[in-house]
Amino acid sequence: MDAMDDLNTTAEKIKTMEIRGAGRIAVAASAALRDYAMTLKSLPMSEFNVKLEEAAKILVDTRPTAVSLPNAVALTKRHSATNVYDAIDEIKANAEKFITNAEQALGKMGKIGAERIHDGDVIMTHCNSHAALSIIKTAFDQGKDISVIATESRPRRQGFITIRELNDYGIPTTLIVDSAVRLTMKEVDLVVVGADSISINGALINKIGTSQLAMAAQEARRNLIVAAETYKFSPRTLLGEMVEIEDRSSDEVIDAEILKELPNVKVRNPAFDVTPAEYIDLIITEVGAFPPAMAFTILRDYLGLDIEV
Ligand code: RUB
Repeated sequence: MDAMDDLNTTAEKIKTMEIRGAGRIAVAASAALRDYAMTLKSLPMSEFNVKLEEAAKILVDTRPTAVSLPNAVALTKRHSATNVYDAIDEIKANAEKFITNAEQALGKMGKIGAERIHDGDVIMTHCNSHAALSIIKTAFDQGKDISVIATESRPRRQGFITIRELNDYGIPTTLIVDSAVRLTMKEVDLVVVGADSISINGALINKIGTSQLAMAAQEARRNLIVAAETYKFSPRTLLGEMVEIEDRSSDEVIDAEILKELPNVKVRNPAFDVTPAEYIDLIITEVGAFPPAMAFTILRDYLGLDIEV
């Protein structure tokens, strides 16, 4: 296997969701790009930069919605070196910084977000978010008597990963199908979800169905908080761009053989949806808890990406 094979293997794992969740794919992409760059030592500088850009594109093109992916790649690949050895050193340092920050962010969000969870609370969560689970686990570690209602999260059923993780942690958990969200909301004190992207207007882009939780929470006068590292804010939305919603294969929803028998039926499988800012109480980041209206400040002050218009 050559170096490009390794990078392609990571890209394929992200595409097929063997590696999934906005945080995990960002960390995997950063590490893959670093490892690939380290194999390009013998190239002249111009060729090095071309190869690096090609590799970055392969990683970024795997999944379109989680901005953590292009942000991680951009933060990893940027360098100001004039020779390849220095460039590789910078890229290695960038990757190490990104990966360490991402790991530490989970703990920091856990601490900040757990302040919003009280003894006796029932928390609803959706899909499988390491950031959201960090908040829930931290509250539990603090000795708070809490329980969780976890949605199944069709079609890929990431809720099964969540209930296993919560079970193994000892947190009492109830699994519901996605369509039971509104009925169940009256038993809930707080909704905690993760993020694939946060746009400049404070809207949340997360697993399909998140906006249903948000609407049901608002109707029942329950708060929804979002756990999102600063690298999940989308710089390009500052330029008016929309976050692309990934459409995945119909095979995830219905057996291809059955679908063949139904010529008048088509299947849509959008993987994410958009929850407007007005449904969100707070966004918990590793640098603090912000109202969604402060998305611009977070992008400007903490993400620090150069944005080309
Ligand atoms: C996962 C999903 C998660 C966010 C945040 O979608 O929507 O809520 O990515 O996760 P998919 P984390 O399963 O399609 O990748 O907090 O772990 O980054």
